[in-house]
Amino acid sequence: MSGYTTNDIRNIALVGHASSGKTSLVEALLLEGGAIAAKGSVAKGTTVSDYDPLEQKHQHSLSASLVSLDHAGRHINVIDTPGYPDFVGPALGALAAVETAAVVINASAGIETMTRRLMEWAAQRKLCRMIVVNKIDAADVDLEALLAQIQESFGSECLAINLPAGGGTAVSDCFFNPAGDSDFSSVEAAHTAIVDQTVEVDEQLMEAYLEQGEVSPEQLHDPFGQALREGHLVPVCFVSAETGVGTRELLDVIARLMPSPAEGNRAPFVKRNGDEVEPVAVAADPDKPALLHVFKVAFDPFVGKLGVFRVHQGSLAKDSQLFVGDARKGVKLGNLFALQGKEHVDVDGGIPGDIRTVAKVDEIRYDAVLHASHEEDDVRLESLPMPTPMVGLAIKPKSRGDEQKIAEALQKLAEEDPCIRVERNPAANETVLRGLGDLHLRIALERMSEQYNVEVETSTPTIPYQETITRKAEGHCRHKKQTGGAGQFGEVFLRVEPLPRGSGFEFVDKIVGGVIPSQFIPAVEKGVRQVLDSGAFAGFTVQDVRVIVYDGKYHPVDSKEVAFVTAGKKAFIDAVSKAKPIVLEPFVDIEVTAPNASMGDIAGDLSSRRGRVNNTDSLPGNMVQITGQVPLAEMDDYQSRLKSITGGEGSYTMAFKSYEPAPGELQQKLTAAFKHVEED
Ligand SMILES: Nc1nc2c(ncn2[C@@H]2O[C@H](COP(=O)(O)OP(=O)(O)OP(=O)(O)O)[C@@H](O)[C@H]2O)c(=O)[nH]1
Ligand SMILES: [Mg+2]
Repeated sequence: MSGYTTNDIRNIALVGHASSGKTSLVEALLLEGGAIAAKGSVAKGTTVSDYDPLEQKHQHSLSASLVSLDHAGRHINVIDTPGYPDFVGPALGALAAVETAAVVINASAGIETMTRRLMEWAAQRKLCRMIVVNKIDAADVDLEALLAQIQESFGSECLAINLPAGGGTAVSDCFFNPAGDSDFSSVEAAHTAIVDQTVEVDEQLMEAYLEQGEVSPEQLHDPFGQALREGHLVPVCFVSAETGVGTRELLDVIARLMPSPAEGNRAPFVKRNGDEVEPVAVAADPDKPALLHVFKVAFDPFVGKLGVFRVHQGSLAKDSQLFVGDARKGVKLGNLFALQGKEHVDVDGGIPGDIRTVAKVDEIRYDAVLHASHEEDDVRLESLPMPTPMVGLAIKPKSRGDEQKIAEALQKLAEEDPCIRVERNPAANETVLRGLGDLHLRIALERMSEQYNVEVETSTPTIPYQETITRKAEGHCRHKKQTGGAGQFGEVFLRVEPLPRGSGFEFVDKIVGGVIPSQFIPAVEKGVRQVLDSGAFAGFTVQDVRVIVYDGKYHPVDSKEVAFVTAGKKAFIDAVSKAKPIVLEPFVDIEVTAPNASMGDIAGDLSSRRGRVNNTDSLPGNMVQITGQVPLAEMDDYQSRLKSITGGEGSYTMAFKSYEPAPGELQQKLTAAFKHVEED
């Protein structure tokens, strides 16, 4: 559809638990909208949105994928997202690009873990939400009970906007033209429930309704939109992606009732003003300066780096010059296109609400804001808190000389998925790939091998313990060396102070009267920083310390940089040793999904790993979800242990929680082995 305006656009993310049928539903919607002539299937690897060879191999979506279709005069952009918890990063990223989250529920499985999480995340993002109950054709479904369960779990504002009829072979509209039969409840009752809920947001309309007993669909339009935006109404639709039942009705609801980019809640752009973070007003106005947000980065084997972004404000033309974040130099957005799965469709520009892609702009990063003027330099989109990946593998090349290729492949993986991280652990000389779960890492390794053609060896990474101090102390070093000719001389007095957890490192220069000349201060800092990386007493990075250099001495001939580096380093080690140093160990939040029967064993096993269980939640299908905290150091063999406890039916993810002091015995073990490397 060309010549559409912002008011005609609908942006929808399909989110929900794995295998609820999102990718299949995209096919059904594309067929209904006339964008494809025949439906592809996940099993055959022929869908538009799962085009990545690894998605086809695993029959699960692994990244967010975009399609558009036209229906009832609307241009609808649909983002298909992965449902596996390991791939939640791309799903959360997609929420930043839409007004509406359609949470898809598998009618056979009922409400699942990711259903709950995504309902919650979409609400946090202040998106309009709708629930799509899919697979209504399946043999074993009780849709009436499921609707009741949805209302019980997510509130009475979840109301059926259509109802299954003819034993799941049709759906009856309960909103626009409420007439017809239904398999349970009644079309009239469902209609009344929606009208009742809608008029609650508009007092005048409520009065008119109470007096006259009815209101017209036109009168309902605005309050309906308001109820959606306020989360006061969550429409529930019934579909079968398999048979196509309910797909036209679903498109009708999206086209006629869900908000356009001009009507939906605004994406929460913010800007720093001194110490405050202030909201930035963004309007879906084509005449204002352009403001775009990158919600996906991908590396196309043929085209190279792709940046996929949503236009939030202003217009875009081919070759527009924009700034990325706070960069001073602009970038040119050369060829712009719209994505239809893997197809690139050339377009001339974009208007507010459009989702566009640009190739080969290296400066573009996930979550970057692109803008037209330097006034918007530090504008960013308030992000949903992403889980921090903690399941790790140390990576080494299989063949020598592959280091560079591997580093590039790892960087691409990390750029594509906000929940993949690559860390250098200098103390252990390791490169560590981190993800949210074993599946996440396994697929990352498959991608390295199959897409980037590099083979790696993996091993269990060293635990990233940290060192810190618990009280103030002073340190001193007088470094003096006389070797034949010119000597070395530098003397440093410094103080260390503990900082709050997570604040890192501060270096303060309090030298007065030039007792250490200012050109040597960076050398002192350099010495201190060497210890920060390699450890002061146990061989781990030192964190949350302020270092104040306050006195010293120099020698006009013998003082040189190297002398002050050594003096800074030794004075710092001296100070740390007197500051009651401790080792901190990382704790992770863990979430285990397993059969009910294994619950006791799992909890027992976690506590034997010095862990604690916070919560257990029962899930459909006799499954249970256990959440808690454990020290990362105890989790090495967890995958295989869980497999044996649950007979292969358990799965888990973990994300960083906090650093906590390691218990005494572990402290001793970790510090006993450590020796400083003397290099002078
Ligand atoms: N009976 C029936 N099966 C369906 C329906 N929709 C999808 N399926 C099947 O359910 C399985 C999972 O479908 P997908 O479309 O891959 O599910 P998904 O939500 O995209 O899964 P992830 O990408 O892992 O999040 C496939 O085998 C589909 O054929 C439906 O309406 N009815
Ligand atoms: Mg999928």
